[in-house]
Amino acid sequence: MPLSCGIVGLPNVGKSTIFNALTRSAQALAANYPFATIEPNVGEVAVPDERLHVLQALVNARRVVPATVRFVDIAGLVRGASSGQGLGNAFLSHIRETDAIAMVVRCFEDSDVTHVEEHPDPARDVEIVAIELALADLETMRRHIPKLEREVRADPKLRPRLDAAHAVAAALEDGKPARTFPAGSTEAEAAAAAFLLTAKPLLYVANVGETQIGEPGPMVEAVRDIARAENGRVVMLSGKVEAELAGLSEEEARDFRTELGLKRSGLDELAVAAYDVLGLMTFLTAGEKEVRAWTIPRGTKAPEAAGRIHGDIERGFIRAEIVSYDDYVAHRTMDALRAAGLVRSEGRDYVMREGDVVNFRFNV
Ligand SMILES: Nc1nc2c(ncn2[C@@H]2O[C@H](COP(=O)(O)OP(=O)(O)OP(=O)(O)O)[C@@H](O)[C@H]2O)c(=O)[nH]1
Ligand SMILES: [Mg+2]
Repeated sequence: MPLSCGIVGLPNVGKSTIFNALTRSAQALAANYPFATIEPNVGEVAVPDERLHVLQALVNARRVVPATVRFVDIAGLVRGASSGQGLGNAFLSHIRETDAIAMVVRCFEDSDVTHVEEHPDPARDVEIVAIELALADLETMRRHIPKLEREVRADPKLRPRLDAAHAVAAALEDGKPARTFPAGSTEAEAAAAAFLLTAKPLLYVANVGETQIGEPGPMVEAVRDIARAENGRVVMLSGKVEAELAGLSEEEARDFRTELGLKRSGLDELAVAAYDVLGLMTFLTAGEKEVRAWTIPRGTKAPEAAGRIHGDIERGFIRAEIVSYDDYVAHRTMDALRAAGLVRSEGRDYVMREGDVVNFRFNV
């Protein structure tokens, strides 16, 4: 299953508009009233990757199969969502299942589109959402801790887990998201074990007006400031423009983007950023049948990477023949690559690198 990214934010900030554009589908209902999205909407999005087409031309492959990220569009949340306001709880259970969160922040002015707090104010709007997520997590920890206490009574060796859970709860009470604990710490592990929302990687999407694409303005700056303080990422796009672009042919879209002064598709940028905050990387396979991108977490070793393709390849793993993408493009054929000594033979302990073009050798 591909990794997934939940789209969250206040009502009417453009989540469904962006989701619709992303999935080029009319599944999600974009409408000018709060809670247009009642059921979660799930869409799978290709991660654009130029390398696939370059390799396709080199090996004459019949098709290209890109990596994908799954997006889940969720109903907007309001103040008090964590205690059941609006569609609170329903919304929260849907993002519990996702691997990362994209928070859409409204940075467009439009008096025709109602804002639940009267006017967009990115700093305040982000805070409302962040607080609701933290409160929901605090509630989760309050239910989780008594369970841990029982476990510690049965097995005192589990004490550190309980201590970590208390530390996480204390941080949440201070309004600190669980992701502020360093990766690998007992606190981070406790947060992940409880499926905390604020433990998930977060990415901000500044949804700007059609006219603001060239000059983002103070609202986008405010989102950037927040992200900077957290070492986070911001993708700036206009949901409305992206939705229009999504309905055009590739050629028309290119012309329209040039007209708008958009260098690349905001949606492509979002898919790439989501892939990135999820801590993922890509390795490639290139054959006549297909050129394909495979998704693995950074740090994955060769046999496990092979397992993404097929369990049998992982079980029968002998070695991986690897060429870096850049070498492939420079030398163009496997024969030339072999002659130049650029085909590496790697074993079980090899840690995969971004852009490795791989051929796995395995026993059946
Ligand atoms: N002017 C302008 N309007 C936008 C933009 N993006 C979205 N809208 C409008 O804002 C309204 C709400 O958009 P949705 O995408 O349904 O918002 P949502 O965040 O999914 O809302 P809920 O599902 O109710 O939480 C619609 O009327 C959109 O057309 C934008 O970039 N500019
Ligand atoms: Mg919606």
